[in-house]
Amino acid sequence: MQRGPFHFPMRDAPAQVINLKDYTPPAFLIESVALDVDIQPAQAIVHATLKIARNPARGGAIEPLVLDGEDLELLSASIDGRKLAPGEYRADEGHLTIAKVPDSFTLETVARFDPWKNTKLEGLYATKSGLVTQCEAEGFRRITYFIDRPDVMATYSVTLCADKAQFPRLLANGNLLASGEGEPASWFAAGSEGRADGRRHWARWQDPFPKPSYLFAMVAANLELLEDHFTTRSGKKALLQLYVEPGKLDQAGFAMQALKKCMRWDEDVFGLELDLERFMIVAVSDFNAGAMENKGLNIFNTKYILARADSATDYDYFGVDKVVAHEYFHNWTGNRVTCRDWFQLSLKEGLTVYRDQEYSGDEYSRPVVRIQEVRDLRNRQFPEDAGPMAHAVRPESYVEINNFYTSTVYDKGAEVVRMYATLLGKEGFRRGMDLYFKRHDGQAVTCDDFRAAMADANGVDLEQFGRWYSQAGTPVVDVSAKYDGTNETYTLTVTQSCAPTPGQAAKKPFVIPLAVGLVDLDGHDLPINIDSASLFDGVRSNGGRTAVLAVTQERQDFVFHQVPEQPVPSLLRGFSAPVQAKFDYTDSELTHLMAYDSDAFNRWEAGQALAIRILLGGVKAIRAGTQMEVPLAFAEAMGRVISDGSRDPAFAAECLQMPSEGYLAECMDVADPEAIHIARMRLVRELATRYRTRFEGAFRHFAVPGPYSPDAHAAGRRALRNAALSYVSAMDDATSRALAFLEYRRAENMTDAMAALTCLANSAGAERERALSMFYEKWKDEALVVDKWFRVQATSWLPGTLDRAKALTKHAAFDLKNPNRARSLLHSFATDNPLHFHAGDGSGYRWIAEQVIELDRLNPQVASRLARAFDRWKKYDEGRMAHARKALESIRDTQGLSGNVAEVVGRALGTDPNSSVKAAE
Ligand code: 0A1
Ligand code: ZN
Repeated sequence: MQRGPFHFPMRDAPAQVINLKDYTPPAFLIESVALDVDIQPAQAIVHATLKIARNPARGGAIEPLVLDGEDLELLSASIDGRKLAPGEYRADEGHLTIAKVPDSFTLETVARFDPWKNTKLEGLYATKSGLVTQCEAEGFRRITYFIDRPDVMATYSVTLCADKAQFPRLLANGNLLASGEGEPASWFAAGSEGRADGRRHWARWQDPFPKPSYLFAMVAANLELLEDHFTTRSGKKALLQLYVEPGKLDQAGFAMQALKKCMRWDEDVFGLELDLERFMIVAVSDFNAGAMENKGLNIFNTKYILARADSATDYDYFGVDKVVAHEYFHNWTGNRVTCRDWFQLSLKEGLTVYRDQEYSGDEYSRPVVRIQEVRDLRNRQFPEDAGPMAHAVRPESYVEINNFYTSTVYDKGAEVVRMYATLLGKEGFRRGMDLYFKRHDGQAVTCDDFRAAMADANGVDLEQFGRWYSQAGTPVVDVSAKYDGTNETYTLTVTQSCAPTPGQAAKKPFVIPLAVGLVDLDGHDLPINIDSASLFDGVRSNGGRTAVLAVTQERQDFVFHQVPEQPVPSLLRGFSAPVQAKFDYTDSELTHLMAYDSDAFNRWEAGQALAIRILLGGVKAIRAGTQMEVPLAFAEAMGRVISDGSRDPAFAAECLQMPSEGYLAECMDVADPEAIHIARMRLVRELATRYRTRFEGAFRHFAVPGPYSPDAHAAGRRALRNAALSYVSAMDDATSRALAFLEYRRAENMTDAMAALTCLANSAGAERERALSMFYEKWKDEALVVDKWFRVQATSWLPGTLDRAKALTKHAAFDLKNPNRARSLLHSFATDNPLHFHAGDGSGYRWIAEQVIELDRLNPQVASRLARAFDRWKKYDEGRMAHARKALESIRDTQGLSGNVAEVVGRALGTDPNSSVKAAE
């Protein structure tokens, strides 16, 4: 891959822009890797033996060998057993270059570094219980010199040696070949400084599957072990091991059950079996992301493994289930078939998120899971698509790949995969998956290869569908309707458009599967009669109740026949495409859909659309000093949601949740965070006043008796009772506080306790402090629960929240080095507290900018995530924009800023960042 120079203003070193169009195969391939890893106090010494050969794909060009290497001290290098003289190689900040090498040879390097000084948490680093690795995307180069890109696939064997007492567990990918006391005999034979030191021990692992370096993992730590077994459907027995920090074994059981459940699911649904004799998971408290799918040795953030009834919420349990499944599913979608380059990240991530979403849909309530996915997409991905970091699912260029582990690549990527399934049908999708594995098992491939497998397996043309990978931005689908009573036809006119995004001024039409139903006056779906040319091949549904319209052009008419009366159209059922659908509904049409639409997702959607309409009207009213209007029909519909709650409590809870303040901001031309907050509170209070008795009744009625279980049924009841509690608490009177406080003390599970604590954290009464200090006292030794304690305070809408958040950075339990802790306070404030982050006096911006700068010195990945909170700064008024610009400039002008933060801030400040990227090429 060639790199062009590009300067962000005021940076110390030029940042490199990497472009998809410059992709070339690597000059060399590496067949095998043997690592001897010697862990000593304050250093690790890595002796690497690489079997390397020129890549025939380069057409015989004689090129120097260039290996990546970062923060390594090179101790020696030799080729085919001959030590290189200083003039024969060059080791600089990022590379080891050897000018002359044979066509095929063995390279040995010895390098040293201190994992305890590694605060970036990339490469080998120290966590509470010992040393672990994180290599995706480019962390392997911080362990040894290597061609650190995913299209270089090698087999690995690893020998670890360390102090026995401090590091009783020595793990790496694959199978355990041998282990012993002292140091391995081969180290003596090789003439290294091997000693029969009885305090040390060693283990040798071998991974039979060739893999890219980003899937490498090793662990040297003190961990406790939970073991189980799984017999695959072809009868192979696999050992399952879950390693956790000492004292946490009682929180590991649920994750192990989740693992076995998702293994079976992948066999049943995709015919995919575990290919290993042993599958290990290690959970650690210091981790930049959620978890990592290293081959046979997943490494997790404790947040997505540990769960116990009293200390984890239903949502936490759901997260464990989902992320365990996600990482396990990567074993096929990501590991067996991997990415050719990092532009193809969505090849594995979009597909694996889609797979974990389908798994969740099967395990929990499908409509509720779908609602939550869409809410997340709208809260995170839509703003990304509308902001300075907008990029296609397969981006065109990047400076720092870690900045592109985004909601677009993951969540929109999953929507793109879901659209294949919608277009091709379930069986057609499965045919495509089967062909994908048949063609590409063991290869590093592209999103185009995936699309070709889907097309070829089904004999369809998916050329135009490719635009979902190359064009950024959220398409807007405008629909209007015309009913012709004489001919009994109903015509939907559909136009699509997509706003410009950085570097992409004009967009071509997308292929949009638009799932539509027609709801009659009685609330029933009318049978669909439509010309088959209006539908996609895989999903012809004449006579059915939902049609998937083939929207492929800028403007199209869809004519429905034999329509006896004017229906209400139910559009984009199940959220069949990641677009914004617009239709000029009347309030009463929306309440009709809320009550009767056979598509549960669209029942919820209609309620949200009405709520948004009311809230945006409310914002206007508040600014004009007039009364906010809540139509009676809406209030009554919400009243019915509560009284009918028993039908599906989890769904009712979703319907009661008002659109987020962040999403409402996205719906405005110039966002007004204060008016949004006030409008939202007024609407909630209006409903709470009107239905107080009903809410209090629901709160009691939906209590879940008996021992805690995180199953969907019990969790749904708790979701509804806690939604009811939050409505009552919005009144913030003596009775509501007493109720929340009593609930807090009575609660036997974390879901109920947190719900009550959240209400109290937003209440002005004395109960607030009491509950918060009781909570901290009780949980101060349980890190994941202390994170909740920080978060609940950082997201409070009470006045003075910023000062309290600032004070919390001085709290003994605050630790900027620990990503979970930093996120629990800083990211929670910046991304989930719009009222205070976007304070009119700029105080929220200033504080977060300072924190970004401080955090960047330790951990650029976590810092640049925090800096993304500024993405939408241009959505606000002049005053706020001036404050935000200053804050961003203060970050940009900081000496020694990381490339990660520089890219995010540079894009936020630039008028058109991609055009400046282009200009610099
Ligand atoms: N592949 C992982 C995500 C991941 C990416 C980068 C990391 O480094 C900090 C860690 C994890 C996944 O999708 O689960
Ligand atoms: Zn993933």
